[in-house]
Amino acid sequence: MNTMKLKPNAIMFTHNDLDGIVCGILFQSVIGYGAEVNYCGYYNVDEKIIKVLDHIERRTNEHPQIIISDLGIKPETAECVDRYEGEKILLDHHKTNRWIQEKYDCAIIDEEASGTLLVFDYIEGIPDRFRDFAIRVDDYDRWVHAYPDSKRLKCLFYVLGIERFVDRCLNLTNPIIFTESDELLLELGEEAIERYIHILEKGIVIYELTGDKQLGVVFADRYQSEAGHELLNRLNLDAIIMIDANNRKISMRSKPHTWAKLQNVLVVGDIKTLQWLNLITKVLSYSDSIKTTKIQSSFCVIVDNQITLDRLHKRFVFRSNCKVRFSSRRGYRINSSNSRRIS
Ligand SMILES: [Mn+2]
Repeated sequence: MNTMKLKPNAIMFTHNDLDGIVCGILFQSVIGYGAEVNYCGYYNVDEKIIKVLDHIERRTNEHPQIIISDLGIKPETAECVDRYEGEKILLDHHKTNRWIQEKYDCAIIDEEASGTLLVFDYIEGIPDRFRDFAIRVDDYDRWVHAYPDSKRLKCLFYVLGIERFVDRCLNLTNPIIFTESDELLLELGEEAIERYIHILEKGIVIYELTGDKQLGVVFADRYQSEAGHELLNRLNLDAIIMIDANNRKISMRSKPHTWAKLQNVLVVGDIKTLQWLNLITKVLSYSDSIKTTKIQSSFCVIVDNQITLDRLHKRFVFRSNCKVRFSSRRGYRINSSNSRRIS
């Protein structure tokens, strides 16, 4: 795959996390702050791409370049992108998106690099002064931790939010050098994260699973990466599930490859819609750590029964268009005497 030389009207779709945002920063460092960057989550990326492509087709004869970074897309969306007559490239590193590369020439899925590093490598003209910045973001995103500063960069991103962080990084010669005001913000940010982790430690419920595995379940609506990994270590867990009840999202973190071993563990709730089933299939197919999926309810139970899982899975496949309700909970084995609260 060749590199891409950007034209001024290129359009980027990128993930709304640190890795994705920095893809956008690198992109704008080439063609300017006014360049169109769409920050997306997995829940709306397909919708956004389709809308923009549709608009382009109707409105103009021009075909701006399309760059999709640090995100996967649905098969229907991939079809549309493939049909799009302009130049396009999809740069991602998530294992679950490998199929896109297998099917389409415009996609590069490289698990050995973050989205940011792929953008740095495949987009021409990114100033070399951003190289170390890209390496730090890669270090954080892939949880390598060779550089202590990469964690601080993420903390600063938390404190500043997307727009201020983008402004800051584009305006500095070297975004990995922290200014005096950055240092103060970092101090406040790090304290806030630590306080939050402490609160989670009090609320977490730990389930003992077969094979002496420990699974923590906790309500958490922010700092999921930091809190997740910190709690895995502090409490010596194998995996942790963090439920963001207000945003209806669930995040999972685990020690490397633990999800594969925990295949017969599943988090389900009041299963009423398809989205829950998406969650199920995702839990089943993910074997590594970082995932986020929308859920419909803040209620959570744990299933450790493979037959139930198979049954759920089949229903998903065969009844994907209708509301799904699991009438019986007999298959669910959750034994509250096996759970313990810390504090
Ligand atoms: Mn990423």
